Amino acid sequence: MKTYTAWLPFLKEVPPRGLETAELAAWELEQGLRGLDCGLSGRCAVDGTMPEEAYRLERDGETCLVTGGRIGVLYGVYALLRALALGQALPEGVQRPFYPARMINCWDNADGSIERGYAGRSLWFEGGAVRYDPDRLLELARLMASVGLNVLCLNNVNVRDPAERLIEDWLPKLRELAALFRPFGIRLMVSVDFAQPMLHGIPTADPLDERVAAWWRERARDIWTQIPDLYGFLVKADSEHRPGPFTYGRSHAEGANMLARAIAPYGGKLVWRAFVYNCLQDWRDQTTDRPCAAYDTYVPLDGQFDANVILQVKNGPFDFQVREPVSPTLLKMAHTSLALEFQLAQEYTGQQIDIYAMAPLFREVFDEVPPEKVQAVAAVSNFGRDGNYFGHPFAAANLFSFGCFAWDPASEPGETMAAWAGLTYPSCARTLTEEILLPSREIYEQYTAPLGLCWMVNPNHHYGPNPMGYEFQSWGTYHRASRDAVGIDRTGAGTGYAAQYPPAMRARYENPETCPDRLLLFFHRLPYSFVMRDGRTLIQRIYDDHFEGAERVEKMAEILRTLPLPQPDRDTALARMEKQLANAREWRDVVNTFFWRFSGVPDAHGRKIYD
Ligand code: GCW
Repeated sequence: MKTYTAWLPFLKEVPPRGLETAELAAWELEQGLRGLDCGLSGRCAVDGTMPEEAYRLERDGETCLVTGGRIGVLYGVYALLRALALGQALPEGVQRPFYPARMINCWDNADGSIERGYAGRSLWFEGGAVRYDPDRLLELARLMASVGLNVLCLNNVNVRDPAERLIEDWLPKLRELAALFRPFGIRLMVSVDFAQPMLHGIPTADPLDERVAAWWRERARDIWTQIPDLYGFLVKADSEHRPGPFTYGRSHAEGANMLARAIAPYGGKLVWRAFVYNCLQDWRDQTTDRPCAAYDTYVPLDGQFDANVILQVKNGPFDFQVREPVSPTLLKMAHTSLALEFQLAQEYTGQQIDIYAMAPLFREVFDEVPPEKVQAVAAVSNFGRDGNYFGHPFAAANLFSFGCFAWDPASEPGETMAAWAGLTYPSCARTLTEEILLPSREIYEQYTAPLGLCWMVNPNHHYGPNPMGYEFQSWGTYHRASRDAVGIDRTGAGTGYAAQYPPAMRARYENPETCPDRLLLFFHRLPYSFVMRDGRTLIQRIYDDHFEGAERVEKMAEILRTLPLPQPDRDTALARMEKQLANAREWRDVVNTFFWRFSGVPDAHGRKIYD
């Protein structure tokens, strides 16, 4: 049965269940070559001497040969089909991933909803139970494996619902799901609640209490007996009202290590999120600066985590805003295994209505964080039960490019986007890549929050403008716009945050003359009259960016209308573009009016700003 093939249009049938990886690779190869109708034949073989995920491609006349390790053979098949579909030369030599763990975190809830999900309901939960359509999961598994993603965490890090006990009552279902994903080289992971033992009559979740540790050991034994290749546990502790070791006066190393020791005998990994900050801050308190929090909490613990703990750090110090500097925690913890976390779900970046291709973001982050500083990568998923999995058909490009960067952090956004567009929409790939996908992030940033301005979104749902939305809230997220100035001083004279960076970066950020424009108001509080490098004043630049951003969306919409996209993608993309246009105009007018009312400085070009 066919559902939605996304970037693999030449794989028309869903593979059968229950194949071994090598059989699956052969099935996909046969089916793919037929779908491509390229007149070539192919063979694939497992070479037990190759690393598990590695592969090599060769061509002998009209025959293509894929040789790979146990999982690599399947990766090789997808790589071959991709190269053939794009008319590219086969990569030479042995190919292997840079990171061993390339993870997707789903924020799916037992009731079928997805926290920050913009592509429909959960593909595996509904009504407080595990329910799924196996064909759709096989197709999702294929999409993930085709770009080398190999770990899938099924449930929300906010493990709110006590019924959501994947590792207890639903273990048989978890086992079934693991079997479904296993041939694709995908290992499952589950989010656990730090206080889970308390649901079982244990009066505490103190990590140093032997009853707690014993409960987890017993659980781990049961789980790994059922699912020997479960990747591990994901934990959000002491964060946004989640329970954690702080309640018992214990450190996060003590908390993480207790869990890590329970699962270590089975090779399990304990992925511990570093998203810890005070979400009950008094806005009048100007000494507490939220971006400092992760570094302050974790850097002193460097070296104290067990070997099977992975500390998962968001790419920026806030929370997936349209623009943030990289998290300094990623640069500073040389004695801890780190995972770099991105958010493919477009919570703050257009909610899969507005177009926002993330490949340029991945490139920028890896330009600042040398790839070898982290040992794994993770991303919050952007897929769900919608017919096309991603809500907006172009949002698929973000899962695709995340896979590419996880495999090879030296990837280039241009090539990655051209590959995605070339596979998905060969008839208009170039225009789509160059005129729409590649500039989409910059355009979104211009009409929403340029210059490092964060948190001007509507509270709670986070779509659309609300410049004062978070100003008097408890989340620690402020820009403090006034009559004369805007931004937060994070230099030594201000909150001191910039000192968390290595000296050269710190120096670059601390000086408004060298701080990149796109981060200017993240690091500095500046008067509207501040003259920027290009000679424009700060206030004029705020106006210009908003006008220009909205204009660029108008142009993008014109181009989109001319593209020969297949249905139903065309209708979906056009309908969403109408919403993006309205959103861009709304942002432009609200933010410009906001700053005009405060500053009283008119636009130098006399464009329409509302009183
Ligand atoms: O961005 C915030 C989101 C929360 C999310 C949290 C996190 C899962 O608004 O919905 O909770 O980040 O990353 O834990």
